[in-house]
Amino acid sequence: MKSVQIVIKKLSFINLLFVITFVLIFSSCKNNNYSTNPTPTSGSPVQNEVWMQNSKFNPASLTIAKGTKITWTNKDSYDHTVTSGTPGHPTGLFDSGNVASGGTFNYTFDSTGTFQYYCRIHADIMQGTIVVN
Ligand SMILES: [Cu+2]
Repeated sequence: MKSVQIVIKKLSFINLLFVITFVLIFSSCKNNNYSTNPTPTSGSPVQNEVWMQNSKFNPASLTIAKGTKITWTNKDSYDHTVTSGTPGHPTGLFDSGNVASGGTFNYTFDSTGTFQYYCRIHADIMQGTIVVN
């Protein structure tokens, strides 16, 4: 009778090991980052910097002093542009051309005003504004 109890205890211990193993496997799967964004980035843009991230300008609107240089950094895995104006109506003030993943574009705002800009590749969803005082 005692040997039966020991066998049962051993079996339940083995079952417990199985359960623990499965929990560990599934929790490690959950921790893996299978995100659709291949360049997950934490943190936030520094002063006078705009991130191009998840097909958005971050921050979308920025107020600066005249003479300030703005740096746009592409945090996505695909190209973006920084083009002055509004979709379909570029002003020609600045146009980065295609900025690849990890790339940057700079522009110094030497006159006051409100400057709208957009990405030519994602024009309908990707627009920003720089207000220069
Ligand atoms: Cu874009």
